[in-house]
Amino acid sequence: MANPEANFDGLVGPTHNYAGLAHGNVASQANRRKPANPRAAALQGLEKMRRVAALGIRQAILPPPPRPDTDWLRSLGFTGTDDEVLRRAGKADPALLAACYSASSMWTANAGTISPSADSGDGRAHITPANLASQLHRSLEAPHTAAVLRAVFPGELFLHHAPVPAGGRCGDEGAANHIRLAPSHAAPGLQVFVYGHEALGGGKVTGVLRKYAARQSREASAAVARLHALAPERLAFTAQNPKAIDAGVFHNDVISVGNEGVLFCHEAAFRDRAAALRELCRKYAALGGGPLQVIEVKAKEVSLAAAVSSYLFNSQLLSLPGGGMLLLAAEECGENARTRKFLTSLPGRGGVTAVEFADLRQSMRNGGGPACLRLRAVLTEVEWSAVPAGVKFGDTVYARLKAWIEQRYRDRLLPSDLADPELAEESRITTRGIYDILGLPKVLAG
Ligand code: SUG
Repeated sequence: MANPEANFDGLVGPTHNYAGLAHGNVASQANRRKPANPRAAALQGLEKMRRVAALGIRQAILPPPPRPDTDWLRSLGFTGTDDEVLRRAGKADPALLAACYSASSMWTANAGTISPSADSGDGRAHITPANLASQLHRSLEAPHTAAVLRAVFPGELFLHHAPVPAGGRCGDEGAANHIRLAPSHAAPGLQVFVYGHEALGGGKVTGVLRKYAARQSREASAAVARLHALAPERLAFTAQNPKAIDAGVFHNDVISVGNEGVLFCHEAAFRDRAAALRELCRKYAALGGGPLQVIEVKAKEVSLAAAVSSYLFNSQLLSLPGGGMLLLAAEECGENARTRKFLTSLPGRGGVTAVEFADLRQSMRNGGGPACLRLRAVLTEVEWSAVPAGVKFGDTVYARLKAWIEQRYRDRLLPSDLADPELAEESRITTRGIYDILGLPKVLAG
């Protein structure tokens, strides 16, 4: 049987820029106000999709939302024509203008959480869009993402839930804090929800955070697990290590990744490390497919700082159709002496058979690596057939998107350019063209 896992990558939108909006995200802060190249960003992402598809792995594309989001600015009290609304918002606070122009939906690991039908009590695939409440610019994404997910996963086979209510710091950042481990993708799996803080109990955190706030709440993770009708014995809630969050691990997928029976993580990933790994190994073994293979990297091999700057653990770990697993890492991992050395020794360990690198520099400068750019969905043949053909990656869609990006995307964008009144119309036209190429309803393109 073909690998039932599909990767849904976010196509980078035409307004990709470095506005330094993401708190706790070291790269986003460090590259603030530097020039971005939206054209290169979109082409780099597209190239990654092409490589994954060429491996014989199901690949699909999620479109960027229409930007700027002037409705959002209007809800904040800005009035007038679109031009006036944008100008007034920029004058009141450039961060508001940057937020309404943000292309952050490209990191579809944060679009939502998808539980395969094999895991859910009612035999349906469950989908919950993330509320992304912890960052203002990302909180705009949820309504549009929910509509796109409904269009991409239509019909009775899929059960769509509303984003979890976000009040009281109940942030949910989707699959970036969710690991599914299973003897094979198609078999029932263990779903691991990794959280950064507990919203109840007076906003109590899971450990002492000195620098940054955690984004994922235990309460939101628990709500998603309940909504998805997951069996308690195939469920784990694991706390992130506050030290890692303070070092820039704003999502768990910056410090660990799982695929089928393999967990690849840094020793600093989880609070209560030993107990957490014991629980995962025990619950995984109960699935009956043998022991969990844990590839745990020690700080003396790769420091926490090197893990964060290289995004080693944000690699995609992909089951190859002919057997074995490929670790698709960001090129930065090949440039850091420690991570390069570690990766040379990786093939042959825990089922990982090959390592390759992808150039995703434009996204990486905003803190998004290979795994951030994709939302995983394990789908049966029938479920995959229900996904509209237009969003499935293939030679034609690749060629059409590439040509459109080359024709329409700017090769230089600064946060100060967001004040350019022409950018809004330019971005809308470009985005409508993308929906047209993907065959998605025009109404979603704004
Ligand atoms: O939420 N960066 C994103 C990066 C998300 C990466 N996703 C995963 N780890 N799954 C974030 O921090 C930067 C936007 C800016 O600064 O303009 C940003 O939103």
